[in-house]
Amino acid sequence: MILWYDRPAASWESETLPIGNGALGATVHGTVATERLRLNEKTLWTGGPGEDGYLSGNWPRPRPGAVEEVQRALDEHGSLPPGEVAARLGTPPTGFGAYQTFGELLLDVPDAPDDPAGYRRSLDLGDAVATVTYRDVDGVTFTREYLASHPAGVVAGRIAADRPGRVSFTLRFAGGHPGCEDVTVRDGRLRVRGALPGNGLRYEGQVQVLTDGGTRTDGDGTVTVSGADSATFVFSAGTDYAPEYPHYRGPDPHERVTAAVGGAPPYDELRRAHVADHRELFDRVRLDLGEPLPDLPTDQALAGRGSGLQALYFQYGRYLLIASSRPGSLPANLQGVWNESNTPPWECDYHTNINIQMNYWPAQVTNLAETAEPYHAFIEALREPGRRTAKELFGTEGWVVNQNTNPFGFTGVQDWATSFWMPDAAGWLVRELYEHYLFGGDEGFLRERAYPAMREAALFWLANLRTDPRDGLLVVSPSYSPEHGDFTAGAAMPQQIVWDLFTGTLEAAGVLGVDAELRERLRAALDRLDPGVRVGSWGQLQEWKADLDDPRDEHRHVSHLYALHPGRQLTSPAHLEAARVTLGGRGDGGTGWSKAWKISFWARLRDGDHALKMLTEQLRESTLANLWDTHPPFQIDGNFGATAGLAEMLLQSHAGVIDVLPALPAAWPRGSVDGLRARGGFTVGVTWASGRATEIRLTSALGGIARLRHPGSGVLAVPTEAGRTYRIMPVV
Ligand code: FUC
Repeated sequence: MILWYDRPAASWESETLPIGNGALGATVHGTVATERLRLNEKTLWTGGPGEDGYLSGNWPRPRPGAVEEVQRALDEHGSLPPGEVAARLGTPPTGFGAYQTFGELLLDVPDAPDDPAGYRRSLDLGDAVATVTYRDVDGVTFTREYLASHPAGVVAGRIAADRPGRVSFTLRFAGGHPGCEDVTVRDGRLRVRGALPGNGLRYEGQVQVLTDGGTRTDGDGTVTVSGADSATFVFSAGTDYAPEYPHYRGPDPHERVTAAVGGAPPYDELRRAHVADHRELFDRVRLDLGEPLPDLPTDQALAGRGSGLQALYFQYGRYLLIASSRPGSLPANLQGVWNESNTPPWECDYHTNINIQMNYWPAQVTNLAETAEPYHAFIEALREPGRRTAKELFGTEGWVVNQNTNPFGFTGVQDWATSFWMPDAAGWLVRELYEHYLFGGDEGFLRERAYPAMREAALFWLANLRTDPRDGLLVVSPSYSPEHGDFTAGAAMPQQIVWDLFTGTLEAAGVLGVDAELRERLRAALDRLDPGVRVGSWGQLQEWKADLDDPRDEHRHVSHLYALHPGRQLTSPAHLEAARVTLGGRGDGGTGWSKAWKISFWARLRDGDHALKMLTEQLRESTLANLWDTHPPFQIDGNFGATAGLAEMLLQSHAGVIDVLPALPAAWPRGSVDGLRARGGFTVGVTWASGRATEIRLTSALGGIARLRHPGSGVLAVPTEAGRTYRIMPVV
C-alpha cells in the first residue's frame, strides 16, 4: 500500500504527500535542492475570543420575533427565497476566524543535482512514513524520511546517505505569520513563537536538529549540518487554545512543546513506536478487490482506475483519517489537518450540512472508532454555546448548531443566504455518537456521552416543531434543504433528521431504562411528525413537502435522501424505488463529496455497478494526483465519503441485519475483506469468488445473536460468544 511518484511535488494541493498525527500535519514536496515541508497545527485559528467585538456565545442575533415572522410568512405564502430569509434572520459574521497555516520547514541542500537519478517520492500507508530517495552525480544515494508520531507528539525526519560524511543542509523556517513571530536558534534548536493578529492566540513551534558525525552550526534563523553521516530533526508545535467555553484558552504551549521535542526518543525508537501505533489501527482492515495495484507511479495508476487502485484509495481514506484525527485535538476539518493558506477555502472550518459528518462516516465501519473521539468531544463542546443559541434565537431549551461552526463554539447564524440556516444540524451530529454505541456496544458511553447530547437535541425539537396548517402534522419551520431552493416548512431533510433523532433517542432511553415520561412525549411527537418521505409526480422522493422537484435538476446536494443514507428510515420497496428515481434525475455529476455520497446511496439501493460507477467518476474527475479529493479545490470529505461508500458496498448493518456483499459490482468478481465492523459488536470478513461469498468470518466482541443475511437461506440467527470467531460457509 504505497503511493509513489517519480518527481517532486510542483503543487502543494495536488501533489504533496501528507503525514499527520491528528494535532500536527506536514506535507512533503520532496524537492531535491530545497525540501519543503508545509507544517500545520490544528488549533491555530484566528477568530473567537480576543477578536474585536467577539463575545463567546453572544453572537449577533436576529431581532426578537423575527423567527416567528418568517414562520407566519411561510404559513401564508408556502415559500420564501433564501435572500429574503437571510435578510430577516441572518447576521453578518463577526470574528468567525479561519484555520491558519503554521509555516514551512525548508532544507537547503548544497550541490544538489538538477536532474537526480533514481528519484522516488513515496508514502507508505502501512508504516505512515513518507520517503524521498535520489542519487547525486557521484552515485551517492540519499534517503529522506518523514513521519508524524502520535505517541511522541512530533513530526520527525531523517536525512541519510549511503556514503559517510555526505549529508549537508541548512534548515530554516518560513513563518506563516511574518511580523507576528520571532525565530531564535540555539544548540541546534530553532524556536518560533508568536501571537496571531486579532485574537492574540499564542503559538510556539520548536525543531531540534541532531547529527551523526559532521558538524552542526547555529546561524541567524538557521541550523546548518555539514559532512554528517546522517541527521535527524524533531518538530513539535502547540497553541494556547483549549476547547472550553467561553474563553477557549489554556496554558501557554511552551512547556508542552519543549517537553515533546526534548523528550522525543532517538529516531529509530521513535520510528518503531510510531509504526506500531499506526499499524495497530491501520492493519485492522485488509482489502483485496481482485487485481493488484499496478507497478506505476500513483498518478499513472490513477489514470487506469483499476480495482487495485480503488483498494489503495479506500485504504488511503483510512490513512488520512488516522493522520488527521486522533484524540487530543480538534476533529478533521475541511482539509483534515493540512492547509497552506491563512485564507483557506470556506475558512477550512466545520460545515454541518454534510462535510464534517462525511469526514467520520468511515470511522466505525472501517474499524477506526478511536479516530472519532475528537469529533465526539467537539460535538459535546458545542452543547453549552448551543444551549445559549437555542435560548436566545428560539427562546427554548435544548441545543442547536447552525450551518457552520469553528473551534470557538460558534452556533449562531451568518448571512450567506444559501448556507446559514441549519438548526437541524445538531440532530445530525449526535447520530454519530449513537452510532458509536451501536457499533461498539459501550453502554457507559451511551449513558454518559451519547444520550445526554441526543436527549438535549431532541428537547430542542420537541419545543420547536410547529403544527402545519396544511395537514396538522408537526414540521420544522423555517426549514431549508441545504443550499437549494426556497425556504419552506417541512422540507424533507430536516423532517428526516428529526425522525432519526427522535427514533434514536427513544431507543437509547429504552436501552438505558430512563426517562419514561420523555419517551412518551417522543412517541406522541413521532406519531404526529411529518416523516419527510413522500413520492412525487414523476416517481421521485420529494425534496420539499410540496411537489416542486424538477427532473432536470442536477444539484450536488441530495439532502432528501438522508433517510436512505446515513439514515435508516427508507425501508419500503416503494420508497427505495423513489430514491432510485431521484438519483437518476440528479445524475452522476457533482463535487467530490457529492459523488462520494452517491456511492453510499447506490450501495444502499443494492446497485453495486452504479456505486462503482460513482467511485470511478470520483477517481476520474474529482481526485488529484496525490489522491486527495477535490471539490474543487481540495476538500477531504470526498476521500472519507468514498472510503465509507466502498465499505457500504461490501457490508451493511443499518437495518438490524448483517448484510454481506449487498452491492458487489460485476467488475469485482473475486476478492476478500477482513476487519470491517457491523453494528452489534461484530467484526466481519468475507471472501468471494464469481461474485458470491465463499466464506464469511464473524468475530463477536459482545456475544449475542448475530442476524446474518445468508446468501442461500435468508436471515440466519447465529448465537455467538464474546471473543470467538465463526466461519460461515454460504450454501451455493
Ligand atoms: C457545503 C457545500 C459546498 C462545499 C462547502 C464546504 O456548503 O455545499 O459544496 O462543500 O460545504
